[in-house]
Amino acid sequence: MASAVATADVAQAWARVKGALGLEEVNAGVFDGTWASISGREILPVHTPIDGSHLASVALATQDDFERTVRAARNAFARWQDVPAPVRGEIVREIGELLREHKETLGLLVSLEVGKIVTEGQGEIQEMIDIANFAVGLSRQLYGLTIASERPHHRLAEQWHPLGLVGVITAFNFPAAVWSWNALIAAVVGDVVLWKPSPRAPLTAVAITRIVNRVLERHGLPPIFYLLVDEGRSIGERMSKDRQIDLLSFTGSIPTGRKVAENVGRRLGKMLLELGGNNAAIVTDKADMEVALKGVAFGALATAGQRCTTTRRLILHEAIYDRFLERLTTAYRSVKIGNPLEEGVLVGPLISAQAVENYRAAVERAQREGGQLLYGGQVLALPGLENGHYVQPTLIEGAPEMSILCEETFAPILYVLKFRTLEEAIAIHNSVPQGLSSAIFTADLREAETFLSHRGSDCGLANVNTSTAGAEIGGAFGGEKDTGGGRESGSDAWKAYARRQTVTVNYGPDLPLAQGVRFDIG
Ligand code: UN1
Repeated sequence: MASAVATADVAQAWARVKGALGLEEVNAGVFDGTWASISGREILPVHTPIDGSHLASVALATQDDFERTVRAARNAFARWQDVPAPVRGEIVREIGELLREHKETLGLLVSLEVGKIVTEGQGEIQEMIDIANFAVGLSRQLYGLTIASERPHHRLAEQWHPLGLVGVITAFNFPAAVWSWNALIAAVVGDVVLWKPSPRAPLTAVAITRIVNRVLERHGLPPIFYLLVDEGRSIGERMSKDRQIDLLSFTGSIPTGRKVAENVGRRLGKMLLELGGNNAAIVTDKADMEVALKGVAFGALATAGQRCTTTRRLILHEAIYDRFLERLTTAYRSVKIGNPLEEGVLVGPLISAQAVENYRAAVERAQREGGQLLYGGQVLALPGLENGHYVQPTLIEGAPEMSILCEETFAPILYVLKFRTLEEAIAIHNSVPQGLSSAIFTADLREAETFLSHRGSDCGLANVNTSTAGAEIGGAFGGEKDTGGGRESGSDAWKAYARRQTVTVNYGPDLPLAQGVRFDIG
């Protein structure tokens, strides 16, 4: 799937990306229909977590930009909602094609900006292409129901209208895909989108915003994808408080999500929250060991443990406990950590020095709470990459009562727990506040189905014999409890971006009332 990248040299890779995507030394981070001038603006320098080198800078948005951009977006909505949905789908189809054309360089930009290994950076753009394909099909399938009316000569139906302006706040870890889950679905539904990306990945946002709006321009339509890059919280906060944002889709931490929810809730607005995960994999004594090993390793190590879907807890049956851990430790030992552009590397850097500090603090606290360090635990200074943010993937033997097990640390730390009965495993599994993804590895039908039953996993995503991470776009993505309850991406998640209207039509000569109510006048 991933095309080979010619060079693992950061400067060379950046030169290639910069040229191919038309990025500059300083890029405007405000798109209100046109790209705002950079002069007089605060500048955000972007450093790659690979070796700390400076890639480029982005000129930041201010509060003043907000009103103007929202006004432009709402004007665009006035036109876009009139474009028939299948025609909107055609536009999204062309967007998908453009993304395909730029897949390699966009994917490489993701790798440079957030430190993903090449295949994962490429995979992220593939995820955008996949959701574009899904959205194209959806543009002809925005179905409403027809409902049997209790009254003669009446038609009862349900239809879905465009919602308006969708605000999308994304995190650094999926700086491209998560925007597209929201934006491309919203687009076929008839909405326009205002994006506030993570300040850790603004170049990806700038490059994507340029590419996707090109298609609208080609069709003589106003842009529908708007962008405001800021460093702190002010634009995001504004989005959460402003009634002009008809839906706010927020991906990020639980504490920030809580604030967003308070602000949106106060104005009785719509929101879609995709907050932290604290995902566990249960491996039973009936599991196919090879499949389980691969699934756990991918879940715990992919994106250096910085996915919402990362496996953070491993719940092992006592009969296979030692054997599985031995194999897993051997696998951990062989995993290549380093420059994510280099072939064969599986674990790249963490996003920032702060993330390394959080890792260090978590390893320390876990041990203070009684956890046994089984493998890793060290911050790494790799030759030539001393200014990057590398850590050793870590295995810590834990006990269910450790309070750190209830928290999500965005780092490759896997806590290992032992169980005897499946009931006990499921209780441990469900004992955390978050509820995003989950997995069981077993070849036993009863165990698998119990895990999937209402008494099993309490998460939004439940997997059998595959990793907690790496969901396909076709399903609805999101989680329960403190994860926030939102659903994005596939299935019928599109309904969150639409306004539902229940329609009653009386085509008869009388006015029969529902529930048999009589109201005779004259
Ligand atoms: C996220 O971490 O916010 O399921 C999204 C996965 C990816 C998406 C993760 N497809 O791991």
